[in-house]
Amino acid sequence: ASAAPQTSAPHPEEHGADKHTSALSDVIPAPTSVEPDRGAKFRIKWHTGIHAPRGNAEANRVARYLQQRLRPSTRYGLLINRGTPGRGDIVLSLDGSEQRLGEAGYRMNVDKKRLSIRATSSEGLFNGVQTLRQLLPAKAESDSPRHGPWKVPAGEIVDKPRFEHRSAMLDVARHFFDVDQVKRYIDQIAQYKINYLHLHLTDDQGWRIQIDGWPRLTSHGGSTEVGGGDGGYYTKREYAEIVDYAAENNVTIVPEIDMPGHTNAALSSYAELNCDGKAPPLYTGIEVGFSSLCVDKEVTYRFVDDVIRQVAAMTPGQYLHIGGDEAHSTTDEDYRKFMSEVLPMVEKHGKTPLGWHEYAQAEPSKSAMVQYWGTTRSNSEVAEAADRGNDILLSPANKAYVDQKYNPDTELGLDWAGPTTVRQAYDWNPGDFLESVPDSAIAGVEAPLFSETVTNSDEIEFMAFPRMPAIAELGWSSPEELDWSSFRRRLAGQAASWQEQGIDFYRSEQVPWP
Ligand code: TNX
Repeated sequence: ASAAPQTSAPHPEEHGADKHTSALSDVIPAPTSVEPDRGAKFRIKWHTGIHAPRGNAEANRVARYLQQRLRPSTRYGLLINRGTPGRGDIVLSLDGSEQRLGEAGYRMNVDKKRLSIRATSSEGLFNGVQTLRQLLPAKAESDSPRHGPWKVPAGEIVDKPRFEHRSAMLDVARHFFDVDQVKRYIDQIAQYKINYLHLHLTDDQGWRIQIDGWPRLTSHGGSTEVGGGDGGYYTKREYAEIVDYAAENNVTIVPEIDMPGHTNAALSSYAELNCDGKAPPLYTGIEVGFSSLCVDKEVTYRFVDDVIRQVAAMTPGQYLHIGGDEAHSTTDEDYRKFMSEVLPMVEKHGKTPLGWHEYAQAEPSKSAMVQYWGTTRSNSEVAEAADRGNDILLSPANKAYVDQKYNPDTELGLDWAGPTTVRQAYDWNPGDFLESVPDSAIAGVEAPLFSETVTNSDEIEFMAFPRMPAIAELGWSSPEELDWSSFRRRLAGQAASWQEQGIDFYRSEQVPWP
């Protein structure tokens, strides 16, 4: 519940040294260019308005988003105006002549009189607003009233992403996370300009999305999780709520239905999906590779087509992830046969296939995206896929998997690809990581969070902070800006904001926390 906005009179403010205000360059991901100015800072005051372009619904949504973000802590009204921008306003504007910023870039100019964010689209405005949030004192992130001053350092930032695809993944199958927990993670990734959330919706331990005509997938297949807890699933309505919330945060949901392996929950729900016609029991352990859909049965494809059709219909985004990893109980021949049936289904239902890199052996059409999760810097099947024209999404497990322990003593986390320190997560360049895969074939990066050991939001945050922001920077910032000593300092600068937001982060000794 936010306090009533104050629009009519100033209230007392803290005075004295504002040593907690940040420098213009204290931003994650590092912006493309930052030019601080010696001039006086901009200051949000009780009369500050947010100016948004008339007649553009999406830009006005970004203005409202900024207003909602800052009202609880500042208690200012931050009224939206569409006439002539006033002195002291925050001005959001769309400027078609700023083509070199692309869709996602923005230009921010800050001086005493005005803070302006210009972009070619509302996406760029949204990204500029995330930068603004980081430049304000951390207490601006509080959900209860705080005292200013609310200053932003003067100067200019021109910023645009290196890669279009900047993703996080949350495994809601091993442990189920409800709608509010997913929304909370969306809030967290959006601050770092991550624009995709890949939801790992199905696995051996649970089926988490309602599919009409196959009710046991959720009533039975969704009824447990790793360790034997209650599990859960999203109704179509709840899933739509996640998709909509993500969209408000410039995040596109990429649903994953993992096939043909990682399917015990489905096989346990419907006996006819098994080659021997017998339903196995539900599974609550953490082994992988023991389940497979029955490649030779006709019902398998009726099932898969139903699922893909319905999931595609729930997905405004372009991509539908079909898993394809660790199918150790499917022969190579069956695997290729399965994929050759299923890949066209994804396209038939209007989506672009995305899959873990094993599916490259099935030679998906060149529009498909291939997600690399290996730990080595060379993989011939991925290199060949890139050669054929497939875009490659990078989430090398020893760098980008935020489910790995930070060090051997970390209680949470797996360690098959780790342990992975913050520095290890940060110290690589996606453009030259994979041998024989050129920078131009890289769509972007992802930070996957598999949830065998992770059971609630605190634990999600402990694993993701600060490694998720590290991967976010690799996805956004240009290679010249990637610098560990700068990054660790900027990470330290985020701690106060995380505390305001109640984010439970890992206090890595590699970072000079305040
Ligand atoms: C490998 S990565 C898996 C998942 C596990 C994960 C744990 C991938 C495509 N498959 O099934 O949850 O390791 O780190």
